[in-house]
Amino acid sequence: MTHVQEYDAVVIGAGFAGIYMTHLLSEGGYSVRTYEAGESVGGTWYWNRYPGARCDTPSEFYSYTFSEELYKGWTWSSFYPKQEEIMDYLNYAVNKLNIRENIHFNTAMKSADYNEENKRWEIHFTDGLKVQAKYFIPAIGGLNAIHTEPHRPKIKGLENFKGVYQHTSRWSPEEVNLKGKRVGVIGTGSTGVQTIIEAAKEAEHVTVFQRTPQYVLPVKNPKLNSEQMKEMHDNFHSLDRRVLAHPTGMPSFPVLRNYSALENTPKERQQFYEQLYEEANGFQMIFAYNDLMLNEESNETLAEFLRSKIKETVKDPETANELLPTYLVAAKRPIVAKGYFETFNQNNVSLVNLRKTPFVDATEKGLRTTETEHELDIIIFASGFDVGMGPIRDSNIRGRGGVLLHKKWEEGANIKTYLGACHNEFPNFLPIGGTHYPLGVNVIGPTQVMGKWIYDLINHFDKHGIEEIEPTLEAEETWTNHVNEIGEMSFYSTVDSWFNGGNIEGKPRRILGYAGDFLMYQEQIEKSLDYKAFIHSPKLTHAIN
Ligand code: NA7
Repeated sequence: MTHVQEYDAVVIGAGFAGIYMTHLLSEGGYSVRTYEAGESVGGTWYWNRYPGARCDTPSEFYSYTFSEELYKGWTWSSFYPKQEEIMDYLNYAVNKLNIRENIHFNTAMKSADYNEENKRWEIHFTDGLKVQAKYFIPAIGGLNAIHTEPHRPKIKGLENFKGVYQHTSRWSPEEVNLKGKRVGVIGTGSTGVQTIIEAAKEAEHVTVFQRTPQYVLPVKNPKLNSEQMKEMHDNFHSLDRRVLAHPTGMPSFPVLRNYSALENTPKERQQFYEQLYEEANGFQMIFAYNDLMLNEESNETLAEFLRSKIKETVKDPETANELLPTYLVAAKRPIVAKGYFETFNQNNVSLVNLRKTPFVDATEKGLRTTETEHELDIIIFASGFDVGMGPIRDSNIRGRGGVLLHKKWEEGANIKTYLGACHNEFPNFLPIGGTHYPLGVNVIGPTQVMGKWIYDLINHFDKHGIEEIEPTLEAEETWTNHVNEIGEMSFYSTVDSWFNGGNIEGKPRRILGYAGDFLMYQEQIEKSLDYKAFIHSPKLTHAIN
């Protein structure tokens, strides 16, 4: 009989969340093994190696803040880090935390089953490996195209295309060189916009296939000098407090005018928006006034300003017109980039409005729309993700009585979680960083809050000899209803996007993340600390420490 290796905990994925969980558990004395499908740590930043990939959260806050030594031992080169630099950072973190040995690379999860008799998870991998663990902690993220197929528009006859096509989340820089090529980019989200800017620099021609126009917030990306870096390090003592006290976990973007945009005259607003546009400080524009994300009329003042900038920047009025968004600013994930609209003034960039001229099919030479055939050497799918459901569907996670998580979600016509971190009928299954995590918040904040929450939960139940951590059905329903109600009230429900499943044809529309801000989220977490939401919690008699 082959021996099946058993651990206290198995973590899936070695991105920010997986690394943090591995660190907490191994430091806490648990045996923990982490399985990563890639050949390196990095998670999202390992897979998304497309040209121009860069983070739009300032590096000061796109760092772990749980360890002073870790924080102060790293120097970022610029305000917004590039993909390669984040990979270097995460490699540094893994070495510094001494957990590299816990991570098993090139190993993708295939399925996981809960065995009710021995109360262990059995996790299967695509290479045939099988392990057992008491706690099963997927840290695979919501925007994941590794445990599922990347989302691509269904284009008839794609197999006939003689050129190269790749999805940005499976990009392999070694195989694709855009220089001098005719490149088609499908999608104009954060990824598409970054890719288009880079492609426009070296491709012979870039054809942008746009379904929905986007607002793009301007940004400069200054290098960080040693003085600035020292200041960041010196401010470490207040860092956590500042991050936790900010609605998006990014304290460098304060609300600048703590009143409604409508309280200023149009002239005052215009001057203020002009000044902020010139300063080009990324997300800062959506914190110009305190009600831009709350009041449609206020939001429309910023929307109109940003539309006017597109018209001012793009010389060809017809192209400018096609690039104008009509929905509320930041109702879709806001995009931050430098020089996007300017690319449309280059002779080698053209725009196709897929709403007017949709795809007909792919041919040997390129992509055919109802208007014409676009000849291409490379097709780049920057078409996003089947967020939430995609990675779960293909992970085949079976709880009590063999119930499949995604089937349960499909049959119930709803995705249900308790705090995004546990599920009724799935004991000791503690995913981090996926469905029902906060939207519009710097992901590092909730990752650390929930990582610690999961660790404390395990530790606490362990100390009290309670073998199964499982939320009640009622707790799951209450949390899910809360997520849905807030989602419905928020701007995120007003336009199709991955926030609500509307980015994918036929996908049921339901909010996939927590639309309250980071402060509201923390309040909910705080409330959960009596652990009353768990089936076995009545046995707890000790005070929570
Ligand atoms: P996004 O933001 O979901 O963007 C995907 C883009 O692809 C977006 O422009 C979509 O248009 C477009 N898309 C998706 N499906 C189709 C079809 N069927 N036809 C044409 N165009 C399509 O994903 P990203 O990778 O850019 O960004 C993901 C996150 O990474 C981002 O939120 C940041 O957190 C970083 P649509 O707007 O849906 O009409």
